[in-house]
Amino acid sequence: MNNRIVIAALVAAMSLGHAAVSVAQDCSALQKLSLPGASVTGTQAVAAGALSVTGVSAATAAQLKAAVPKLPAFCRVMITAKPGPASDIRIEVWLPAAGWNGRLQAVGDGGLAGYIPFSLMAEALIGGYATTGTDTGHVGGSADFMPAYPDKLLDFAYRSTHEMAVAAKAVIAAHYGKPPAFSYYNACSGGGRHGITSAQRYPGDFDGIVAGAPSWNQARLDAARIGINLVVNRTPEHHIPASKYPMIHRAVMQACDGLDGVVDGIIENPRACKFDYASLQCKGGDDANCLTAAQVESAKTLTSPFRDSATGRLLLAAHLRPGSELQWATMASPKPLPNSVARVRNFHLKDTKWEFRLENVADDIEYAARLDKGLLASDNFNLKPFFDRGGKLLMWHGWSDPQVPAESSIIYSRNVRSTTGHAADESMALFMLPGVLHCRGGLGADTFDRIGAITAWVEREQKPARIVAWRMVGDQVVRTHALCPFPQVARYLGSGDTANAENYSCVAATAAAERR
Ligand SMILES: [Ca+2]
Repeated sequence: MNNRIVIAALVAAMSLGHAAVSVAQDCSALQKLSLPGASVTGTQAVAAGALSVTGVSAATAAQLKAAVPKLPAFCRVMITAKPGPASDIRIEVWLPAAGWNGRLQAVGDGGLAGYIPFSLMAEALIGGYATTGTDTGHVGGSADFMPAYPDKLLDFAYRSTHEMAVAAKAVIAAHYGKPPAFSYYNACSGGGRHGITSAQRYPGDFDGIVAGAPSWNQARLDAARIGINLVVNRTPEHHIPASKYPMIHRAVMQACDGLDGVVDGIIENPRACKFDYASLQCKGGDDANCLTAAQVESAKTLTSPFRDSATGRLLLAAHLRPGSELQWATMASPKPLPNSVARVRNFHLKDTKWEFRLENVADDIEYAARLDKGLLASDNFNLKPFFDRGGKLLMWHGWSDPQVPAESSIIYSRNVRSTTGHAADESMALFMLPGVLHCRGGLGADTFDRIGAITAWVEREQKPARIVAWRMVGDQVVRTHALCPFPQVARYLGSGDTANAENYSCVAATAAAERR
């Protein structure tokens, strides 16, 4: 046998072998799959366009209604993982019946979680991915379970994402006869925090992580939100009525919208905007077009690092940026964010009646953050183990985020850079989205091909240098924009449609813009 024939025979054998392991098992065979610390509770071969789920929120139901007709046939696997005695982590894994692209895309949810993110799973499945999601270990968007179940706290904090990754990879290997070639995690807000936590605690779980608006310092952020809320409502005079937000926003836009060369209702680089809220102070009595002296103080509190007024001690560095004014109610309405109150009381303090006191705000914040014991803090900046494995972290954050201040992603990435050095330049990128609110919404281009960007980076070493994002109104794209790796900003080239990304290039932000 000459060499050519030997090679041909080998190639034929390899193709046969490949074909043999690529044939998917029956979906129902996965019912018998043995998983460490977890069990398969059900399987379902779902025909194309035939998915039916119950018990989802109205918003998810609406999203699914649009997505379900586009879903290909798939094998639906339901799993319960129990890493601790009280654990009850529901996980689903969806496996395309045909056309699997060889990858796993895990998705996640924010807030208090407690539901499987079916609509995000649907999106991933339509893209050809095997996909997985978890309720993070409890049912319903409530913190009521927290004081009584330390195991479930661990699951909510970080363990459920790891259990999900392990189970999904095992299911994929059993079903397709091979593990995923690449595994990704893609989520926003609390889900973004789960992504960051995964990189910190389980560097082997994912090859690429997309973390949007991650509330990585959740413990301190929750406590500080309550503290800030108390301070900006400390007297009736300090409360800024929501009816004044548009007036403040207009003044900020008048001062700063044009700094980027385009008057479009969006501030490209809010750090360059040095708006003085005192300029809005009423000359005479209070009226709708000005702020009282006390309201000026509150505006400054919302847009400055949060400090102990008595000692100057820094309590929360990240703060709201110009452009966020229309959404100030999130932080400044008469009551603090319910999710933050729930987490602080139920998770950190294990005292459902705890009340922060204005006269003791600084100590209360430190107390709550300390009692978190590092669970929701997610503040390990040493991602070297993740980077050393080839892991890539793509962070993104809306500049007008009223809930998780945009600055917090800048702070996290800066701290990772100072901890890991050059490795961070190779393996981490941050994209700020001008005019975008929390995860989505706002006038800015809020959507981009997140999974496409991370796969190109992980699999083809194409670190994103410029990403085109878009904004939809209904089913129309009304704007595209160039997203630039922070600290670069997009600069209008001077001609052409200002709502078209093609007419922008990424440039270094000026030193003047960075001073503030
Ligand atoms: Ca502008």
